[in-house]
Order: sequence, then C-alpha cells, then structure tokens
Amino acid sequence: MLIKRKRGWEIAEAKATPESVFFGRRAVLGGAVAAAGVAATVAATRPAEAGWFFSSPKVPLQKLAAMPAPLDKTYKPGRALTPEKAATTYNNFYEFSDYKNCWPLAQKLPTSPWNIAVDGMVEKPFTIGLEDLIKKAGLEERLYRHRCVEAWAMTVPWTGFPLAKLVALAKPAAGAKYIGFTSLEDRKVMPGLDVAFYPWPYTEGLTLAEATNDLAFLVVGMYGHVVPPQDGAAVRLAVPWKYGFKSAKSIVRVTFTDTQPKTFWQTLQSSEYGFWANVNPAVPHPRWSQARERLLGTGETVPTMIYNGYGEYVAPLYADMIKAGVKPTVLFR
Ligand SMILES: Nc1nc2c(c(=O)[nH]1)N[C@H]1C(S)=C(S)[C@@H](COP(=O)(O)O)O[C@H]1N2
Ligand SMILES: [Mo]
Repeated sequence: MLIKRKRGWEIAEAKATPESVFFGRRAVLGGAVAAAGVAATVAATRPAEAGWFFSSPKVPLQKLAAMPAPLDKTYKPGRALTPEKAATTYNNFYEFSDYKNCWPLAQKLPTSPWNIAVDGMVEKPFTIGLEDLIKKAGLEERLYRHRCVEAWAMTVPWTGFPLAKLVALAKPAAGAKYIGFTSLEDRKVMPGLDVAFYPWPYTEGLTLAEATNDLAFLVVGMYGHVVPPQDGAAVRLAVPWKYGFKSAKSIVRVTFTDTQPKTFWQTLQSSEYGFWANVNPAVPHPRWSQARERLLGTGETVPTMIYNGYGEYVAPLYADMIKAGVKPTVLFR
C-alpha cells in the first residue's frame, strides 16, 4: 500500500487474514496508484478516525413496517449470529470506497423515499415506492449465512421478503429468463464512483429460476431494524448460496430480460468472478483457496460448504448444467 493508514479496530482481523486475501480484489487491478486515489478520496471525506467506532452511525430511520418481523424458521444458520457491530462496520460497498471501513462515508446515502423501477420483459413497466412494496409483500426475518468471495463470512438476521414476491408483482413476459439488478449511482454522495475503471453502476443478475427460489430474499432490515446505509439501504438482496457480490445493495432497478445480464465483477475481471458464483470450497479463486472462511467478529476460521450449506434447496437448479458438463469454474466462481 502506498498510503499508510491506521486501521484501529480492524487490526485484529487484518492480522488474521493474509494481505493477499484482504486486499485481493484491489490487487487484481494492478492498481496501487488507483488504490491510492481511492484512499485519498476517502481520507478527504471521512470523519476523523478517532471515535469512529464508538460514535453512533446516525442512521436515518424510515417509517417501515414493524421490525423485528416474525422469524421464518425454515433456514437454520447452524452457527452463532455475527455481532451486529462486526457485521455493520466491515463492508464491501465500492460505490463509497474499496476499504472495508467505509461505513461512515455511507451515512450520506439518501434512503427515503426509495423507489424501484421494474422494467424490461414485463406485462407493464412500473416504479414502486419501497413502503408500498413492503405493504404488498409483508416482512419476515431470516437467519442466513453470508460468504464473501474474499473468504470472510458472517451470519445475519435479515428482515425482508422473498424476491419471488416482487417477480410475481412484475408479471414477467413468457420469454423472460433473467433478472438484472442495478444499484444506485449517485455521484453527489458516493465518492467511490469517481474511480473510473470500475464499470458503474453496480449490476448483478439471476436467472428467473434462481430469483423465484424461496431463499432469494430482498432485504430492508438487519438485526431487527432498518438496514443501515453501509449494508445496502434501502433495499438489497441476500442470495445466500452464492458469493456475496451477487447480493447487490441499494437496488433501484430490476430488469427482466431473455439474455444473461452483464454484471459488475464479471465485466471487471471475468477470469475471477462469474455470473453463477455459487459457493464451492473445492473450486479455488485463481488467487486463493475457498476451502475455509473467516467469521467476522470472532476471526475463527471454519470449513466452507458447497452452496454455502444451502444445497438441499438449490442444487436442483444446477443439476442439468452439471449433467451437461458445464465446467466447475463456470458454475462456482
Ligand atoms: N452496490 C453494491 N452491492 C454490493 C457490493 C458493492 O460494492 N456495491 N459489494 C458486494 C459484496 S462483495 C459483498 S460481500 C456484500 C457485502 O455486504 P455487507 O457489506 O452488508 O456485508 O455486498 C455485495 N453487494
Ligand atoms: Mo464479497
């Protein structure tokens, strides 16, 4: 790193992680210079480091339906929940910064009102306000494991509703096969957008079959209250059997198509990040092993599970592809 910075509360975790993993995705860009540019932007805009950890994030609370919502007990997390502070102060949100401690920057995100445009191959394109959508869909709580491609992981109580409910509202046309997701791109509040080599806006995609699997969840809350900006307010995805980058944050557009949508990480580096990105401990990232993962909060490392442990629900989605001989590096990277 060209820029020396104090990581304070991050240090223990940084020590527990090889730098190649911790800084892995930045390194691929060969971007010492670029990274320095980001660091300079962050340094210029972030509050003084002293007191970060102990000052309140001042999350603007929306008047959403009551949380915590009833817990859906179908999906067992199988391990302790990550302490809230650990999960909400160690983030990937490149629109703000490629540093994990970008949460103070994200407090500028305007989260209310929040609208989602639904377009492409649907009966009739529309825009819906989030509060309206929540009224129609209802809310429930789910305890999900989350596995970042960088080999850190967490276990989070999310509040939201199945993505399938939005798909049903959208009434996709007969030929629609995929859904593309677009994240907010707001240069006034997101300094990371100035880093021009990233293919902004952040985009992701799922097949319609994946999107209507009951596990695919649209998140508006976390730990029993409104999801904080740094975790993808006002609405984000949780697709727990895939690497974390598939779970787009701060979604403003949902587009139904008959062709596989272009995604942010695949566009940036397709040899390392694919469209499918299903978790598999046996298929390494080109630059590191995926066999184990480090839990936020405790720093403990545990074995990674295929489909992040959700195989009983999602493996059938890929059975035909596997039978047809699709390469593991296509399905699991
Ligand atoms: N718009 C947007 N969505 C995003 C990202 C991002 O940088 N921008 N990072 C992704 C990655 S790599 C992960 S691991 C998760 C992180 O979510 P968290 O910060 O709530 O843990 O968000 C995903 N969604
Ligand atoms: Mo990630």
